[in-house]
Amino acid sequence: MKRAVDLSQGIACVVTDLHGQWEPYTRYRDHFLALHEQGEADSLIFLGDVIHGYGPPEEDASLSILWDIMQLQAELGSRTVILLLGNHELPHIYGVTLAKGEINFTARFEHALGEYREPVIAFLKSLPFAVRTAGGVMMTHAGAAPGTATPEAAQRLLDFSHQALLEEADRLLAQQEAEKLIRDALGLDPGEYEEMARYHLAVSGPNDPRYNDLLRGFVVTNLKPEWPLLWDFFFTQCEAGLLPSAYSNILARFLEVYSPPEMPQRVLVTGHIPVPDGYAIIAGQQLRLASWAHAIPQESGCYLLFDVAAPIENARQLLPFVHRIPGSEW
Ligand SMILES: [Mn+2]
Repeated sequence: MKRAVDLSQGIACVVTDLHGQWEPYTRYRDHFLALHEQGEADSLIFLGDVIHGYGPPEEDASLSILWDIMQLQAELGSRTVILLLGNHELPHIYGVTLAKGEINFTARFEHALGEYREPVIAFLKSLPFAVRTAGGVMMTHAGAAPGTATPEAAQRLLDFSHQALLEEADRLLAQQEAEKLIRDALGLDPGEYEEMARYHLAVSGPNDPRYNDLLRGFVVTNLKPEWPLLWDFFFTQCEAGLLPSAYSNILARFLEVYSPPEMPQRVLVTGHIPVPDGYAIIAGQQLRLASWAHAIPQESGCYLLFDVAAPIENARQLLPFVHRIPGSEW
């Protein structure tokens, strides 16, 4: 499966990290639809993490946003509405848990899924990891990392099959007794496992066909080299903890190894990490955008509206195309 969407022409509207916030989602969506109708924008690109709210459950519109994007894509086409996989969508493909402080992100969304589970998880499995453009602007959710900036890593990730990884985990699971593995590897007795599976993955009990999924998620996170690659690609903290020159080199290699032949990618646009004032230039060649949840303050949230065919040499050249969230008085 090809995990990159290549755009050769058109005006792209880029939005990132909405984290279940319905109101900013509709501001961006409706603005794009108005532009699209007037022929002033061709594609709406979300750079991942549309799900998992940081606030109370009743304000978390994760499923509504994801479902709305799915409907919009079905209506307008998969090159007009693009959602890149983010680190908050990824765990649901594998039954892996993700929490921060008091908030158990994955448990909340798994319980919300209900009858939507099958189409939503299938949609998440289908998502691309990157958008590449004729003008040389590439987009990913998180950014560059040493482990993913090699030709071998790029080849694996651009051709990634979640299904193959899940099947490998199933194959390993079939060789052992689940109950023994739960005791030995997870250190849980059957009752504790059942309680965890109910809580984290919304399984109904031991007869649920998904009962072993939590265990399978644990097996997946031990599969090399695939899981560390996914982890580095979707969870990278980019320049944090590195010398600026080191990240600059990693970023240059990253852009090089993910470039298609004849379409060199020179600038990376990402979200994922909080940004004061809604955007920041990292190492000269990366534009970090925060459209709402990660913008400090949120009303300073930004999107990018740019011609994908116009050659861009460095991140600064994108700044004239960065705009505040529609309706912002910031
Ligand atoms: Mn993220």
